Amino acid sequence: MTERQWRSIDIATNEIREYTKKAGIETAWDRLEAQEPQCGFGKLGICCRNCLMGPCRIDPFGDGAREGICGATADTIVARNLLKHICAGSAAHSDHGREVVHALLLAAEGKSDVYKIRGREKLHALADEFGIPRDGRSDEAIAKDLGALFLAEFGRQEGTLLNLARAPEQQRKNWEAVGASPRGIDREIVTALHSTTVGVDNDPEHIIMTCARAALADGWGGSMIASDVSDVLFGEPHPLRSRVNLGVLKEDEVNILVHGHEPTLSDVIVAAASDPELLALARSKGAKGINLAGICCTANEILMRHGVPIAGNFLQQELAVATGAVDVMLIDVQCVFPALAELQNCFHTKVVSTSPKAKFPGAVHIEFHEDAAYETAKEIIRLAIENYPNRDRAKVKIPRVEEKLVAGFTTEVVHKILGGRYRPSYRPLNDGIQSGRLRGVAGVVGCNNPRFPVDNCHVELVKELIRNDVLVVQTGCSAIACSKAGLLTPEAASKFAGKGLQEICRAVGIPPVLHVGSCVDNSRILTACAEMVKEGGIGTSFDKLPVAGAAPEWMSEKAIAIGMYFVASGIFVVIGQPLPVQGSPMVTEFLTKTMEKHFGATWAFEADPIKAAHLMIDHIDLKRRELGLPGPMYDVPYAPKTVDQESAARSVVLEAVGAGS
Ligand code: NFS
Ligand code: SF4
Repeated sequence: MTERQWRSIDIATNEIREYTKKAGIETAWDRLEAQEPQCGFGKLGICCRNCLMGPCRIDPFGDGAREGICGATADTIVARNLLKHICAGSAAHSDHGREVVHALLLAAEGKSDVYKIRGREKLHALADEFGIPRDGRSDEAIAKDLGALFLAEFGRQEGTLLNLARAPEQQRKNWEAVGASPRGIDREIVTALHSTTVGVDNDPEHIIMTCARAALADGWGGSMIASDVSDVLFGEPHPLRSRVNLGVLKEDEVNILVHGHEPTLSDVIVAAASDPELLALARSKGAKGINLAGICCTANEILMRHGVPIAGNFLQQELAVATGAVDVMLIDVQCVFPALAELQNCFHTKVVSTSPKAKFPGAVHIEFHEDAAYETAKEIIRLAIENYPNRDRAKVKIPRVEEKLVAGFTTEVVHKILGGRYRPSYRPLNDGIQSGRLRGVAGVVGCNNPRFPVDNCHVELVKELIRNDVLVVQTGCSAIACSKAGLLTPEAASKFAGKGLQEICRAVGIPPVLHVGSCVDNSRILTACAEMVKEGGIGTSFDKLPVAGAAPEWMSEKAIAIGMYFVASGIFVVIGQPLPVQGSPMVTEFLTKTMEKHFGATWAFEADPIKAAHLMIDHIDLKRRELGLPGPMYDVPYAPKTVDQESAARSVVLEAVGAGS
């Protein structure tokens, strides 16, 4: 892989990547190179290992096998593979949701040494929403009922998910009409997996409908429950300032990185890191303090609620260890490279796995159980402190790169900041859209992928959107990417946003790009859209709204589930590299065109971030016209600024995904 292909707009990433290259320390980019050329059958989605008559693969050129041994066509195989991905992605988010509900029940029953109900307002709002009596009852009693109600959503056998009531009526009718209303969360995943086994569902269109239902069970079920219950348990986020990038690591303090996803772990680590006993121990080892920072989505969880700085996103996990300054990297589940266990041998870092679900050969395993959470957290921090003196000073290379950011926006926060404390409302947002001052709203989310230079697509796409007066909401690694580029500060409005968006940001004091949390918090984007519909004037269901979504550097099965629940909810989604479906023109056509008929939205594949931004803007403009809204208040020249570096980065992206000329 050439330097041109991996070089990022993030200088901290480049600095450590150069160092690892020179030092012969293997990272994802080197392993990608060893994989190249990657399997074309896999990319096109036309290999099947669903039974052991196979594996079978379809010849994409039509000269060889046109069917698997059982007779499955490329269309069936492609659709089935997509459904398996979606099941895995939905399962990941939903299982995370279930863990948080378990922790809520422990808190409610007084069985935890640390979990408490910190989001009282949210608890009461949810109780009212779901008809749980509050009069004369303790928060714990209410939380117990709420926990039981949410837990039952996973195994629900009759009826559909309760959260669907949050969707606009028209939306629910649309789902009903195509049989996509999800029932129990676990049930949808199990039923969908059943249908992918040999000789069950072979109708590709029908399989895609199952994809939609399984994904909706994630977005409106598992993920939404994860976000809501996390707010009850760990407190509702509020806007706060913090810092981001590898420069947040400290040379003279014990550095602990939390990496993974479940706030049940990371939130407790935050509490334990300020334990006086541990701080004294750290000082006795010569460290000035304990410095906690995060990687990936668990970082977003503790950023949103505590302002803990973020060290990096998905592709920076190895680079963080390679700074030589990490004493413990704590991991739980999802998006964790198994390579970390090997990489720690080059440094003094100890990788500590904690989840009973995820073990990593070579890592220290200290199993985390919610009922003894605080003690386990202390044990892990103690290990980091004991490891601090082992740091090899000669190997410590912390890039002096960090950026400021503002995070902590939620559906409720947007309510309050827009309408003011005494009259919370989405009216000003809808007014902004109706007048054309704001063109629309876009969600930009998802991963990094070594097939793209780290962060480039996220940042270019988001810059182009805000330049065109589109307000951007972000989660996950995409939010981290743009915060590293300085887009998540109120000052970014005057630097990068169009005139209309600037006026809104200045009036309300917000950045042009709002950080709404981790990947499960994409569900907040759904509830925010529901609020916009409820406020009125810009459409009666999501497919009428001038909004769009994107995942420019996606790689994970979870990203497919997220994309699918957005599309199935009526929101147009553009992703960087294509879904692995192009071995079936029929399935590709169904996803990128026919879905419109059933759900009011489609997928689009576009690797060039500027073109992707304009697909979204064109969609937003189309929706504006359909609603009879005026055009944008301020003209923005269509052509993006022709900064050489930007266009160079774009051509590299196209090369990297094999779309360049
Ligand atoms: Ni979501 Fe991608 Fe992972 Fe978070 Fe980052 S890689 S799909 S953004 S950390 S889950
Ligand atoms: Fe081959 Fe059919 Fe078995 Fe898949 S399910 S491996 S296509 S025989």
